[in-house]
Amino acid sequence: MGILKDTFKIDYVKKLTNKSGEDIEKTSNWDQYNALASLVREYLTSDWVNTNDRYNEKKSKQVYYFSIEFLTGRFLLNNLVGIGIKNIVEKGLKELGFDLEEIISVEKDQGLGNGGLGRLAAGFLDSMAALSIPGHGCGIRYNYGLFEQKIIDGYQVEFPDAWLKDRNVWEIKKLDKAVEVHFYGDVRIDSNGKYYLENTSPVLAVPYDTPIVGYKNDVVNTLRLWSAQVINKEFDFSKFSRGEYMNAFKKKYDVESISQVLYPNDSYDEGKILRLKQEYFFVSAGVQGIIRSFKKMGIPINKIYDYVSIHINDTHPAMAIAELMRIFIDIEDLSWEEAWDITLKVCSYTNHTILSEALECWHVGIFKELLPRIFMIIEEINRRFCKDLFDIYNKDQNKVNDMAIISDGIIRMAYLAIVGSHSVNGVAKLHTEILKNKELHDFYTIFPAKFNNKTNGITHRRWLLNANPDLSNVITKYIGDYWVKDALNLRELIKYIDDEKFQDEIEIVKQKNKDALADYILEHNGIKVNTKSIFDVHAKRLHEYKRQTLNILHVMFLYNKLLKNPDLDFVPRTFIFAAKAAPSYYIAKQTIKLINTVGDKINNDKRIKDKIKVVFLENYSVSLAEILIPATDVSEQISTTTKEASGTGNMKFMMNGAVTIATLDGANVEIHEEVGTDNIVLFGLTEEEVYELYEKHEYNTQAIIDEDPRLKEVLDQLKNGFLSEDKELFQIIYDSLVYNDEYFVLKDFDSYVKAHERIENYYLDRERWLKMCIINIAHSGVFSSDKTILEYASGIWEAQRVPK
Ligand code: 9GP
Repeated sequence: MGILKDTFKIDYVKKLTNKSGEDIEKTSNWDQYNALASLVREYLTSDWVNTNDRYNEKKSKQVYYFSIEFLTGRFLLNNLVGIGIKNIVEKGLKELGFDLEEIISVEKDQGLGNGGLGRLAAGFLDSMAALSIPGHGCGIRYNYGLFEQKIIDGYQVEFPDAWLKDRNVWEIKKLDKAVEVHFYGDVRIDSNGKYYLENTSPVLAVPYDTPIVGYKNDVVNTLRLWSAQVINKEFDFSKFSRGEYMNAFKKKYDVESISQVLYPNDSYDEGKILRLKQEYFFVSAGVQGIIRSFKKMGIPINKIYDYVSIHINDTHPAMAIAELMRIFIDIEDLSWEEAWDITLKVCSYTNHTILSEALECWHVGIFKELLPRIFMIIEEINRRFCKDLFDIYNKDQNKVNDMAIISDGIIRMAYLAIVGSHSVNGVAKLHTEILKNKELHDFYTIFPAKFNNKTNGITHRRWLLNANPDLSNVITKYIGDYWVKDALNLRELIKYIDDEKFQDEIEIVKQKNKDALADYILEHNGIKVNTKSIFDVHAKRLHEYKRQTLNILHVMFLYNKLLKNPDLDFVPRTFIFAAKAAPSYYIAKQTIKLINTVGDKINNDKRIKDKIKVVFLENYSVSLAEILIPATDVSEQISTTTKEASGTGNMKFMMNGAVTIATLDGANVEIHEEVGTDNIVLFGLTEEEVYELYEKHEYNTQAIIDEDPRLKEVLDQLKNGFLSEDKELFQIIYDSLVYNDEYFVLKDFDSYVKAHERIENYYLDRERWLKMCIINIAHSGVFSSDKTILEYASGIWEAQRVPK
């Protein structure tokens, strides 16, 4: 949209005064943010309405991306850039005496996700809007997002993330579009074989819509998040009158608890009934809403697959398959066969992990009681599937049991998602191959055509254009701004790889970002870091497979080396960690304590003359990542090979010119293919070696320790009082490494040390380093989520672009 600066200023002053009830000079930062965000939302509303009208008029196929997490972060900057008024607004605000950057920083992150899964979903929404693809999100409007992490005495302590406290300016409550979701109850069949679900406990699902703004294309799609409310009677007045206050409100609290809190776990929370309620709640509400708006078009329901795609992001929304079947059969009176045919065509599923603890299973008992009709439908899907298996596998009952959706009293949601979808995709080439050849091999054998790969991506608009404006300006200065529309154009930068001026400018930008991060660290951690040191960053969820432990053991080794020889010629390093651990994941939380304990010791040891600093940044979030990533020299992507399905942090760092130290895991494999061996620092076991170790059961940690005195020393230091008077403090980490090194930390230690030595040498050769940075930026365009989304649209959803 176009707007004149003076018009904006008039609009803004009016809005600010109206909203705050104050003279603009007396307004708070929050008032200023509230007014600006409200105004931007108003500005974009006509595009939002027009986009929906256009989709309706053209009867365009709509994609609904169902996800239990959407980790969107802040909206304001993205929206200003998306509608093309950032510069005008910035100047206008300046003339009024306000600073846009300051106002932007007031917005609370919408942190409705744990990590990669939720962030991917948010990035996909951004790309669908930017590409004019009619694609919308469907999820839960949690009152509390991912917990706020504070580090107290080195330990992680969790606090509620009350992100809605100051109200959410972006969303619109759509009460007229509320639907009822039914839990519990009895299933009755009438004489015609029609099913009725009766005596249920209904819950009202109320949608809140948030605009998802495209990039200068007048497209605004929708993220619809559902909130749970009681139907009719808010509380029991008679109980209240009798003084039974808690009882009077019990029902209200029970119902509202469904959308109260995001589960703070990046894998599955076993058996939690509230989680199952959350899943059915948003799935049922979303599917009902879709069917309702589809029916308004007056097209027969059995043609819905030409107009609607439902994407199942990980297994959490897998019940969409059964919910569609319920509606088609019980309400629309279709036959089972017809309903199944349509459901398959509508649904597609992405698998995001091979970690067994993350593959959802539900006990039949719990499930059947909470969702009796849905259970019956899954049972029937399973019966029919098992019958087919029985024929395919010549009556081999063991094989049938292995692959059954319901077996031994357990419902396996991944199997339901595979059987009930026309497409099953992995999120990086290696991951998809592992699914096909190992983890889901039996399913691949039966349904080879369903399986495909869609390597993840990131939105270059948020992660480069907006998070790193100085780098963006340098890039645009050299190659023009075509890269913003199509990130593959970043390749053009290769032409300037030997251009010293360009190299200088890249270096200057990185230094500026490092200086800004150093200020942040000083303010938040009280640690003064050397801004000329290598900024080595390990930022992601804390999990044993992501191997923050390997990193910190290496830091301890470097420290020991310096203690033995303080005058060693050593490239100074700042090791920065940022990670949240699931509150119930004890060893992960002890790892945070370990990192902080090592940090305290090293940071205060004068003998090593500030050559190493260790920083743990608390409360890792999207907005912190936006500060951290542009300032990074070395990106730590060191998961145990085969365990990280893709990773997307790896892509964000490379796009901002960091050099990756990596195992050949997840999308690191494809980053390696893109940049070549000279521009990534690889180490560690290969896929084949990992599987061989698992299969042979011959992994001998003691032999590795005996042969490596460096490793022996750091392991001993975990429990000999070197780090803490409490020698038991890190016993669990010691034991997990020495007696149960499931993630091959010890096995990969030596090659990790050597990889870091290579990094040091490359960094010392300034020109070589800068060329590596440039190559990484230039080749990062293939990891734009725009490319990924175009592949989903053509290869899975058959959705077209619908530009204005
Ligand atoms: O662990 C994967 C991560 O590798 C991937 O990048 C992300 C998005 O595809 O999904 C993560 N998986 C989960 O969070 C749970 O399945």
